Amino acid sequence: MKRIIFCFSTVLAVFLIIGLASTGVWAQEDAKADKTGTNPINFSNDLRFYNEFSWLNTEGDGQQNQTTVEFRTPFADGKWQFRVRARYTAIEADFNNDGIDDVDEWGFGDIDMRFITVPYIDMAKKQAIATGLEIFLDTASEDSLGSGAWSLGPQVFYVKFLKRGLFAPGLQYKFSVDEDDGRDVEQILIDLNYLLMAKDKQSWFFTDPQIVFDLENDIEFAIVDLEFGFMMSKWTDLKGQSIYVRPSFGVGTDRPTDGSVEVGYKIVW
Ligand SMILES: [Ca+2]
Repeated sequence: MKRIIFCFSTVLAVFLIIGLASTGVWAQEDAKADKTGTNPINFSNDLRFYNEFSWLNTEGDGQQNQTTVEFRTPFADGKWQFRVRARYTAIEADFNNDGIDDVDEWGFGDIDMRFITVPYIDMAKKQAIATGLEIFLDTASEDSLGSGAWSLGPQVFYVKFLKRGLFAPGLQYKFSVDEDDGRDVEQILIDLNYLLMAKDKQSWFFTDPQIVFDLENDIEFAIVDLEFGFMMSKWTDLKGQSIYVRPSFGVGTDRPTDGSVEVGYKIVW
């Protein structure tokens, strides 16, 4: 526990310093009008519900269904944003292809939280840098439904605003500070977020290829997400609400999933 508190305090202190130096409030004209929830540094309030069904890369049949509720809110005069995600997970998996499920469990999954801020933004150059800290809590009700570890994930990403979207490559180092036996976490994650908005800003395409270097298990893989989102105001008078569908596929021999389909609903205010 001492180790957790030490790591946590150090990382938090660094972020507090970055935060104090932070001048970055996303202040473009469009910021308040943008209710798509697609700009990672537009710190709106937002609530999301989504369900993801995944085909696991197990020798026999393996599938997972995960329902997530996610909430984001700005704080400290809009200079920071807090995000929290909680999950309900069900897994059915046959690891050795003998026709018998080795895992057949459902329950609460891990909760994670994130704090992000924007220490640098230059709208003349249409670019910004965001820094954040994710905190992964070992809350799953069953071992198989979570990581079995408390982890921290400091992250930084560069945001380049494009004519109709953005490109935001990100880098995260994720490490466990307290874990069950054999469940240490040490990963480097590279995200290549790219967003393309439709001309009327009522629909979008978003992709987030994520490359994972798992240093603990000495494996690499990638997950590529393809999101198609639509403002509901396009068809109804529901303001600030949107829906999306997000298929994904796994790349590499050690990919955890072959593919998945996620469907989500989001309200931004
Ligand atoms: Ca089996």
